Amino acid sequence: MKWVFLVALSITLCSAMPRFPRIQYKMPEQLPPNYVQSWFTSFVDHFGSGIETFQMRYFSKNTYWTNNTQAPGPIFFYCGNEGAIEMFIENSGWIDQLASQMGAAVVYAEHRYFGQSMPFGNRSFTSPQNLKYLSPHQALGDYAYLLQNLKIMYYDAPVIAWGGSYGGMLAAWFRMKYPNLVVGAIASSAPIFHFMGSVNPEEFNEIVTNDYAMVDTNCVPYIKTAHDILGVWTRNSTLWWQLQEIFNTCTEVITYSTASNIINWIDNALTYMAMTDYPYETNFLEPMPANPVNVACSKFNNLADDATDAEILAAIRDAVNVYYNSTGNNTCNLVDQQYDNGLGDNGWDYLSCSTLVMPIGSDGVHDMFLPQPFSISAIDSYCLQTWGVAPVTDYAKIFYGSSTNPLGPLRYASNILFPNGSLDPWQSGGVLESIHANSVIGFIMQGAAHHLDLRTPNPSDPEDVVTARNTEKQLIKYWLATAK
Ligand SMILES: *[C@@H]1O[C@H](CO)[C@@H](O)[C@H](O)[C@H]1NC(C)=O
Ligand SMILES: *[C@@H]1O[C@H](CO)[C@@H](O)[C@H](O)[C@H]1NC(C)=O
Ligand SMILES: *[C@@H]1O[C@H](CO)[C@@H](O)[C@H](O)[C@H]1NC(C)=O
Ligand SMILES: *[C@@H]1O[C@H](CO)[C@@H](O)[C@H](O)[C@H]1NC(C)=O
Ligand SMILES: *[C@@H]1O[C@H](CO)[C@@H](O)[C@H](O)[C@H]1NC(C)=O
Ligand SMILES: CC(=O)N[C@H]1CO[C@H](CO)[C@@H](O)[C@@H]1O
Repeated sequence: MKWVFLVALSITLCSAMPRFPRIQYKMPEQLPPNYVQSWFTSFVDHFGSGIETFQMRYFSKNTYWTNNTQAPGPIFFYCGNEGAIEMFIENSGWIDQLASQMGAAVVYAEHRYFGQSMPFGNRSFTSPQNLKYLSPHQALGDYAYLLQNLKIMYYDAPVIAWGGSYGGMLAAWFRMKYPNLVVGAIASSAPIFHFMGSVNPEEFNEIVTNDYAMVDTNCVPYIKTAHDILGVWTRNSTLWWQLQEIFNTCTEVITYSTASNIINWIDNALTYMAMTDYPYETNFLEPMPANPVNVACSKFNNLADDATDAEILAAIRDAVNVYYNSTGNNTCNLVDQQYDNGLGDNGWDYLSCSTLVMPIGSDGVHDMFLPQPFSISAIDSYCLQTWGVAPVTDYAKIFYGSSTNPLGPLRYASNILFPNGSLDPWQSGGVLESIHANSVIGFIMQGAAHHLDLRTPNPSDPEDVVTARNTEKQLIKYWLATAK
């Protein structure tokens, strides 16, 4: 009996908060023109004596490239992150534009175990034995071998690494570990310090909360009240039928698990809207209006001072439906199925259980969520049950440098730019200050969400994002000039 209780408790803790919220892109129907798909034979294990290989996928575009043996144009190399690589090509239009201005070749490499780059085909996820080659250092090994090979065709052209989010972490780490191959890196919204010992796990949710607080002073108090009500209602089974009615759930609310999933479903949407609070309409897994956080907060405007609990819950339902149901097509709410969809969820789950444990929690005081402290033991038991692995919490610190003195390790780095969005919760683990002028530079883009700078320039972009893109261009020119 006691054992059953413990298991139930740990599952609740783990599923209650997305452990590493990320943008869930959807597969584009069509790529921007002239991206050609190719395959590269890479080693499954770059650090052992094995000779086993697999086919990794990449896309390249040569139409802008200055094809000159003496002064070849640079290579813009995007370090693929957690998903099929087409999704990042589609959502990084700025890289393509800048390549056209600078005569650069563009290469997008797909991260192993994502998209079609599967080291063991459809058996890649079937055993811990096959999964153990899924790690940032093995992925960087793929990128290094691929680049070494491509450089022959491009007359040893200088390389700029690019990436957003986890891709930005890879771009920064790629420059740190392989300065022989990479001249500089643009690491956009890259939370390279979001690890145990160097981040306050609650800061992420404080930033999410601030994004809502900035819109309207009533917004956060209502969201907080809605959480308090839900905290009570989900634990009182006589109220579940009412939850089912208000939230129009696809499954009946007859278990505590479904009832509490309503809270997860809400928090998931609140977090993603903050991360992708872009100033124009977007279309990731679901289409969203411009400035979704503002639209969500507006749903509380019509509440009377004496609004009932049920009315407040209906308002928060409408607020999160800005994320889930902006088409208006949903007939019911899939509160039990928030994490399926998105290609590559398995690979991401494994990474966040092994080398990339990024702590996130909430205290319910400085943020608008229910208190849910980060718990490494809950993660441990989830990861052991799900993947048969124990998290390596010191990985980033040991491999790349990530410490309580976060600026420490970067003293030894050079030529990395870290743009951060002021609205992006991931700035909690980002590099927000410059370490050396023109060399290791961090800054905040006011009014920008998660790696907005990488997206195709848009007339609604905040001024800081326009400035950031200019800085990227000038720095790349400077790095290329000084690399000669
Ligand atoms: C560069 O030009 C040479 C000679 O015209 C051609 O053979 C080669 O394919 C070109 N390379 C690329 C990457 O376009
Ligand atoms: C993997 O693919 C092969 C060949 O297409 C198929 O025969 C096999 O059943 C698949 N295995 C799994 C575990 O899906
Ligand atoms: C559960 O809710 C019902 C209906 O509002 C209420 O009468 C009852 O006291 C609540 N039970 C608990 C344990 O709070
Ligand atoms: C989705 O939006 C439409 C239009 O506003 C609404 O009629 C429908 O009830 C919503 N679906 C759910 C599940 O809330
Ligand atoms: C949603 O409904 C609109 C028309 O109301 C339709 O054009 C669109 O294809 C629908 N979207 C989905 C994802 O079903
Ligand atoms: C160089 C720079 O822009 N630094 C800013 C980075 O972001 C922090 C937090 O918003 C600011 O305090 C810094 O001034």
